[in-house]
Amino acid sequence: MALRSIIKLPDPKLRLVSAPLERVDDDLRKLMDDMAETMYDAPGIGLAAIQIALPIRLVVIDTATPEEPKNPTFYVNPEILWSSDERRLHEEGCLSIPEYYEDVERPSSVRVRYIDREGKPQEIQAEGLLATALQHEIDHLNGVLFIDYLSKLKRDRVIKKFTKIARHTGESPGRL
Ligand code: K1U
Ligand code: ZN
Repeated sequence: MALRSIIKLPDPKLRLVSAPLERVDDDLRKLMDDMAETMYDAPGIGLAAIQIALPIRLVVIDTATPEEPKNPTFYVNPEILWSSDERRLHEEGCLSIPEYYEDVERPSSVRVRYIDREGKPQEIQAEGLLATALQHEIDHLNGVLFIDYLSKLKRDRVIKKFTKIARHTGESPGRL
C-alpha cells in the first residue's frame, strides 16, 4: 500500500469529469487500498480517485466512528438512481479544500447503484452521513465541489484564498 498526494483547489483537474471503469481487477484493488490508506491518513471519511489526480469513477467511503472497526467501502461507477425530497443540512469539508467547512443542504436519502470491490453490481439505500458522503464523492466524479453550492461571494473568496496559498507554497496546479 502507498500514500498518494491529494490535489488541492485550484487544481483544474478537480473540474474534470471522470471516466467509467471497464473492469475490476487486482491492479484496481491495489489502487483501492492506496486510496483507503490515503483517506485514513488525511484523515477523511471519503475520497474520490480524481483527488489523487486519477480521472476514473472510483470512490472510497468509511463513515465508521473512531470507536468502530474500519469499514472502507469501494464504489466503482456509482450512480444515483433516486434522491429523497427530504433534505438534510451537514457541515461539509473536503480534503482538496483543507480546513474549510460550510453547511450544505442535500437530499437526506439516496439510492445508489455501483460495482463493488469484487466486481459485483450492488444497490444501496443510504441515509444520513453516508447519503451526504456519497453525494459529495459522486459530485467529485462529475467535477463538482461542495463550494459550488455556496453563494458566489463565498465561493470566489475561498478560490482566491487557495490560489494565493498555492502561489506561496509553489504548489502550481499544473496543466490539464
Ligand atoms: O471527498 C473528500 O474531500 C473527503 C471529505 C468527505 C466528506 C466530508 C463531509 C461531508 C461529506 C463528505 C472528508 O472526509 S472531509 C474530512 C471529514 O469530514 C472528517 C475528518 C475526520 C473525521 C471526521 C470527518
Ligand atoms: Zn471533497
